Amino acid sequence: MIDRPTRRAVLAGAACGLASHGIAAPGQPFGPAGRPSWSGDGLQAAAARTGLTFGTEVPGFRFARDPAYRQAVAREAGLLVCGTEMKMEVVLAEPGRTDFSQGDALVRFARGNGQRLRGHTLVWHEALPPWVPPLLARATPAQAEDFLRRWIETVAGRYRGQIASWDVVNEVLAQDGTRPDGLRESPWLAALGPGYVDLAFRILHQTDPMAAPCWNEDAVEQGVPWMEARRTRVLKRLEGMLARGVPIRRFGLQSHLTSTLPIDQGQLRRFLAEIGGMGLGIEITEFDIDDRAFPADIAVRDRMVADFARRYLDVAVAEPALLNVVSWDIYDPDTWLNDHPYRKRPDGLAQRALPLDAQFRRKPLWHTMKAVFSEAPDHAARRAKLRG
Ligand code: 9MR
Repeated sequence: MIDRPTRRAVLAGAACGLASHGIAAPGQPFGPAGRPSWSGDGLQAAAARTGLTFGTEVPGFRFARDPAYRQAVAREAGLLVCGTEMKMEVVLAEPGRTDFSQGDALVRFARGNGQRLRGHTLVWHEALPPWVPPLLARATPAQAEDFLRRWIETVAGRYRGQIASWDVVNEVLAQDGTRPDGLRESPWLAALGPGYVDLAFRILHQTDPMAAPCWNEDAVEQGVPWMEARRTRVLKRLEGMLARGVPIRRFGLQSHLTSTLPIDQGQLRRFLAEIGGMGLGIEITEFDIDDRAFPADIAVRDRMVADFARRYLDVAVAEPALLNVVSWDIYDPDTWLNDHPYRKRPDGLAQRALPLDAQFRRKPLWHTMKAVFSEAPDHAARRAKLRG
């Protein structure tokens, strides 16, 4: 019979694995910063006019195998973010080993192309390798804190100086707010208590003081009462974090917009203004449009997607604290919406959620985003200050 490892041994082993890969010196393995790769007629060039940055999520499998895809993200984007390659599920897939190969590849590419990077994501209730939830469940609070610290030091330490903003926590709010503090049940909450959110921000700030620490949240964008209630909870928690001296600098609205719900421009404008008024930067971090409610016809659907996006983006770009607009991939065939049980279109057609089509052609959504960026009020000075 094989002895079960003790809790202490498992934690020590995991921690050793983390520690043995150490903290890379800033800039070391990633090469010199290159000249900007984006074209003068692309989305980033239009966004940059008012101090905004346009970026995209990049899935590692597509990036690795498709040169046309790499050209498209080099041409259109001034910022890149890994879809999964900096998450614990990839970096710590097995205990005692770290895998940075895919994250490193994207960092090298972005650096060579003069693009910024976001880091996504340090603390999430999903994307944990299967060995971690049981480990957290067995850990004492002190052991769980040690594990969290070593994890953040390992991944954020490796990319120290390379990442403009890190999603320190992701989707921490419960859908309905049953707990008074509004937090969702998660392995982190169970192991560390509600202080885990503040703690993660402090650790990231100590590890990479150059990266802006960001709270990334979903379902806070649209005009329905339950999302308005979540917006209220976000504002309350942000005020509390600032009062406690937590080193948060940005709030991220994922912006997975759905055509099944309305957009209330007034509510959105007020929400963004409140966050900006606290001195925080704002990012749109995972923009796409779930087109389920729109008809099958492609020309009609593309138009409706573009018009829907415009109602949202017009308000967002008018807010001086908005810094980045990042789409969750740029190229329709790879959208996560086609894989999600509740997001799939009932007619079985593929979603047309993103700016480029399967041939990398610019769609009506692309043209609308370009127009929104081109017509946006110029908040370049305020944005430069917030980037710090
Ligand atoms: O798009 C991502 C998908 O490829 C991953 O398998 C999944 C789990 O790591 O995460 C997806 O991205 C999610 C993001 O990290 C957080 N917000 C929701 C995104 C879509 O599910």
